[in-house]
Amino acid sequence: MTDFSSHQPPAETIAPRIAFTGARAVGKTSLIECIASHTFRPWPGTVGAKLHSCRLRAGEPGSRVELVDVEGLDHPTRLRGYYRGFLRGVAAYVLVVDGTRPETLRWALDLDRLLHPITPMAPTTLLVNKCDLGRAWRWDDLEAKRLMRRGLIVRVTSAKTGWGVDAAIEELRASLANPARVAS
Ligand SMILES: Nc1nc2c(ncn2[C@@H]2O[C@H](COP(=O)(O)OP(=O)(O)OP(=O)(O)O)[C@@H](O)[C@H]2O)c(=O)[nH]1
Ligand SMILES: [Mg+2]
Repeated sequence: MTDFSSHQPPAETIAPRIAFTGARAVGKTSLIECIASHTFRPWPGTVGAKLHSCRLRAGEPGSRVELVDVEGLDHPTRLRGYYRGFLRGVAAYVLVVDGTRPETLRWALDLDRLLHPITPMAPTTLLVNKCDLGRAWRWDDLEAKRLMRRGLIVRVTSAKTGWGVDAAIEELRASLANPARVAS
């Protein structure tokens, strides 16, 4: 009898794809560059989407992920068709909010409502980014508790200092082993 066990693709080739979404200028590209290369510098606004393949530093040594950097949009009517294209094959997604601009949370939640039915089993983490901007910080912890009761994982990050970034992405990657999400 043929032994197919030797035909399994090496775990190395199965890199989960994680999409970063959110309003314009919340820090999606900066977070991805922080994860992929630990650098922080000004990036041009993203046009369309860009795929980054990288190894994570936290968690299982050398685990690989593909990070999809999606252009922030500010026109909801374009969203559905736009994101459908980019989210094909996505295993998990990140909703990014700018903690100095609370209005970007509404945008992230609109996206979540749109994306959740398309990828119902995809674990989701909401990152409240730019926590290094202490005096401009406007994030309300009560809001985080409310969102977490709805089943969203909420983590505070800074793409500039790296605070919370590696841990949040490793937590999301690890949750792919157990993707059931609490209904929102
Ligand atoms: N202080 C601080 N600035 C940040 C942080 N993350 C991003 N920025 C700045 O915020 C601005 C937007 O960052 P981007 O990473 O380009 O944001 P984006 O969400 O990819 O933007 P689009 O591609 O236009 O949708 C830039 O000026 C970044 O330098 C952060 O954690 N702290
Ligand atoms: Mg960008």
